[in-house]
Amino acid sequence: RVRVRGLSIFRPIIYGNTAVVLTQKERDASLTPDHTHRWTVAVRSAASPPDGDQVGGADDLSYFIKRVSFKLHDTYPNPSRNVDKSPFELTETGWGEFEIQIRITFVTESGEKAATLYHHLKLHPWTASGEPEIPPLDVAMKLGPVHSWQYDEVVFNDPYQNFLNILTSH
Ligand code: SLL
Repeated sequence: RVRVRGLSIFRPIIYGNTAVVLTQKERDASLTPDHTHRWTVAVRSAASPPDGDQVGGADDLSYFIKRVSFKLHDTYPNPSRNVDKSPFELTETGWGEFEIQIRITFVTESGEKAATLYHHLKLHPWTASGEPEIPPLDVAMKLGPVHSWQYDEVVFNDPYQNFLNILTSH
């Protein structure tokens, strides 16, 4: 277990969510008819191509990430959701925005502590005025999917030599 002292290496990621309004048909067929949106929260590679391969491709972060835990609002059953393989994403339905805690556990070889990020789940489109008003669902549906993503860099300082090898061979 040899550390490479003085070296920093980072991996660029994006994290956030997309959301769409459910159709009336989908809501009628649902066990939770009060839910208005379907959303996906994810941690992805910032180096991924738009339609990148999810498994084994540029967006597969499993060479350095072992688990991503998404901690949802307490109104959800089993609010702590673990994703143990790529793609590190979770799809749910709901009616409200809330803060999602995203806990990233790295592969054992890294010797790194878990990292925690926070993302405000965004369901409602931004308005031109910047006012936090929520448009009616039929208006929101016409506006199309909502996207809210942030760029970040996971930095590893003084990485173990074998972990550095893993990082640089991908
Ligand atoms: C709000 N502070 O009041 C937020 C809470 C909670 C969202 C939003 C589904 C829950 C369920 C859901 O969308 N919860 O299915 O019970 O806006």
